[in-house]
Amino acid sequence: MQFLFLILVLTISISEGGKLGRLQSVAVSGQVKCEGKPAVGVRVDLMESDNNMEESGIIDDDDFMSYAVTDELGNFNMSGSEVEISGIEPYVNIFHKCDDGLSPCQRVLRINIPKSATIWGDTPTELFSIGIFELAGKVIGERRSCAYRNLTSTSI
Ligand SMILES: *[C@@H]1O[C@H](CO)[C@@H](O)[C@H](O)[C@H]1NC(C)=O
Ligand SMILES: *[C@@H]1O[C@H](CO)[C@@H](O)[C@H](O)[C@H]1NC(C)=O
Ligand SMILES: [Ca+2]
Ligand SMILES: [Ca+2]
Repeated sequence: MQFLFLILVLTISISEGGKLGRLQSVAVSGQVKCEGKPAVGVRVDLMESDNNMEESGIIDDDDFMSYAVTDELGNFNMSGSEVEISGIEPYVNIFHKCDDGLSPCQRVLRINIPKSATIWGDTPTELFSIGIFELAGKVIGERRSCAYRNLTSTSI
């Protein structure tokens, strides 16, 4: 019994930041467009959802893993990792001003990444593509954010 416990403790080791769990990672790519044209200079954050009851029933803020800024074709790619006991639940937040008029701050489009695209360890073996997204249309329940309002060329 003690031996089993020891194995458990060794397997679920405490990693950087004192977080309990195992390191997992994911790599994502995609392309964003605004009314058919490449959406250039758009900030895309790679996040890890923690808004669930999986870990000791505690709901905390989602973890920021990485970010990218779209190139002249509207393409982005990035990888990120996070320590967690259960599987990580990655998603991207795309902050943009497409079809947003003079409204303050930015629209946020959230796209969930399937768990099947995540891997144990710090080196993703596949680049998961979210495909091509048209940012113009409104998504039901879409949020707004002022976090990066000065950052992107399309945010003016
Ligand atoms: C990923 O993005 C970088 C620029 O940030 C680019 O140079 C590279 O070609 C991209 N790789 C893929 C596989 O899309
Ligand atoms: C954004 O730009 C405005 C106007 O130029 C400035 O007042 C504000 O401090 C900037 N905010 C950030 C977070 O840089
Ligand atoms: Ca987490
Ligand atoms: Ca999580």
